[in-house]
Amino acid sequence: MRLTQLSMLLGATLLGAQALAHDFTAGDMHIIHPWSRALPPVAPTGAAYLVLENKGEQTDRLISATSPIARRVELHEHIHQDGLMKMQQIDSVEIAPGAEVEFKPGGHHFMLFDLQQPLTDGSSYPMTLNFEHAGKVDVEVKVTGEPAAAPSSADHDAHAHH
Ligand SMILES: [Cu+2]
Repeated sequence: MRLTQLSMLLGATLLGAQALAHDFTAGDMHIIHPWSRALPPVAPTGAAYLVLENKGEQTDRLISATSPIARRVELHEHIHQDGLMKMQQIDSVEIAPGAEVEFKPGGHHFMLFDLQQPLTDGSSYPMTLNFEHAGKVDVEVKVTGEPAAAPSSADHDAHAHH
């Protein structure tokens, strides 16, 4: 009886932590805290970040992503070239067994083109990730933070040169 109560309590605590952490699981793929930085309403492009954790025993690959709020979503990475930080599109992102791949500002990110709605602080939007093995996974991306000033945003600067 006591054990049952304890495990129920533990279960409730874990559920609470998960709700805070805002994560998603599909097969062996664990998707942690998808988020976007809030942008001024006029911003034509935005970026999304998250952490992918492969809990399985085979390599999986993120192939693409889509979102109803963007006409096109691309996978991007930042590279250093001739002393400059640039970003470029990549075909896929490999997640080795046991590995954790973090998408973050200045690193891998999802680029959302032709935003159909503004990324306002406190809002969220759906995005679908397409994995080679885990398949299609729907996640919710949370928008946080004050709008970044468009001209000083590294993402936007780099995109002006695309
Ligand atoms: Cu980009």
